[in-house]
Amino acid sequence: MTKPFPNTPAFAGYNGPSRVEADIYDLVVEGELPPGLNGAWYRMTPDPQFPPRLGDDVFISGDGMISMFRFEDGHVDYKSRYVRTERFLAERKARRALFGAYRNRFTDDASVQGLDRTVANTSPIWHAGRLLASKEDSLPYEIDPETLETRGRYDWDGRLKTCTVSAHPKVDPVTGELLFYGYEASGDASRDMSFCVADAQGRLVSEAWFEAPYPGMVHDFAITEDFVVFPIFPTITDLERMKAGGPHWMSDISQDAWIGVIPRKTGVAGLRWFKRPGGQFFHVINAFNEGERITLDLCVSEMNSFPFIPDVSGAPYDPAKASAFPSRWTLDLARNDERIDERLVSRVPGDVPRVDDRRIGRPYRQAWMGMVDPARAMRMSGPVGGGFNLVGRVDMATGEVDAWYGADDDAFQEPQFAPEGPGELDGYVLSVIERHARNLSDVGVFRAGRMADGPIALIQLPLRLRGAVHGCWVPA
Ligand code: V55
Ligand code: FE
Repeated sequence: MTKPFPNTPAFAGYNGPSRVEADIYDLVVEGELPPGLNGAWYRMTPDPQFPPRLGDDVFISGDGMISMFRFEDGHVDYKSRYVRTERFLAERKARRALFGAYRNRFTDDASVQGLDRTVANTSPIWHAGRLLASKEDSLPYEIDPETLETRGRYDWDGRLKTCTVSAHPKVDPVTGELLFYGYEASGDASRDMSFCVADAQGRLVSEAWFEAPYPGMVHDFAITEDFVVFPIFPTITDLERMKAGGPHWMSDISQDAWIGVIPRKTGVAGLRWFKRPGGQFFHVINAFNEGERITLDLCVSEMNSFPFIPDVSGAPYDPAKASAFPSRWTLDLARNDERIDERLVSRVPGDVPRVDDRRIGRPYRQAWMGMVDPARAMRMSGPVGGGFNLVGRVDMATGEVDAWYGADDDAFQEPQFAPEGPGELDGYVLSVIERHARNLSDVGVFRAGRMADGPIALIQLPLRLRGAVHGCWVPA
């Protein structure tokens, strides 16, 4: 039998493992679902199959659970399945956890050495009719988009050389190409980075490697019409520390953050670096270029937002310094320097940003994200500790915020924009609303341009949906 999970932040309260693979037909909806909202919303959630091998673990080590809300003519069905990774299957067979600490293979049971450690729990990727479940530490797994069954590890017809693929590839909305990359591309703690392109049909057309200034976490990147942009912040790994059983990551904000820019035409031969002191980051909001001038929008914090990534100085986790703020950075390739011009867009902390997918890499204005009002009640969930107590929109041109608070017992997961019409505000935003008092979840359906009005429809789940990391919308 499976023993109780530990009573620690990654496993207690709303973070309690669910382990439920569900099929729910025609969910209960309060209000009216927009009849034009037709498509599938895929989401990935860490959801540990077994209690941790080492007594405790971090939230983002949980086995990948992929879920789907399928919207059709005013109805919505729900389905969720574990991703059958090599790791999941080995542990299922043993009926217990065999893998140890997050991204530290030196803490694993000897029986699983050489097996793929990934839990594929971070992002669903939709490209060329294929659905992939990815985490940045390995290759993704291909998933059947209807049944959510796992088809196996996906390596682009065996042609990919990089050992890792990030969970934040980008589909160019004009060319249909998938632009993606891996860091620690030749193995743990390597500085190697891969930059790969698959054409609109999903065929790998290029893979080129370059070196990062240090082996840092490169959780997300940006594309523009003419460039790709790699933000490398000082969350740094070290092989000797890992061998000693220590954490994969430590944050060292005394080091510079480096922004690598590669022209899409010339590839890695044209790599150029920009620099600024310290700071931390997880997510790009969007980016675009006007000639040689790149606008890079991203959520930037002072300290690492994850409490489990310690600061090398010993500085304790400080929620204020760990809060990320939507920021607009300008990189000018016409200038012959490494300078970045920085502007704070909004003073409301926010992360897990989403934009209209049709505007990725192109001029845009609107972003939706989870936000925090530090003066109001905060519910504990997800990897960061404090959940988002607002879900809202930021106008990146003016900094205007249009956000909804809900109630003191609510928290929000990553919003998803679903377009209906050509305009940037024409459409809906979906967000899981965690009802902490009832230990259940709803999905709020908002008008994209009227977030502060609250949801126009509430999809009710008879389940608690553990904090998802990322999602994607696939129109019908
Ligand atoms: C993140 C999430 C991860 C991970 C590394 O959101 C970074 C950031 C869910 O897993 O492995
Ligand atoms: Fe992410």
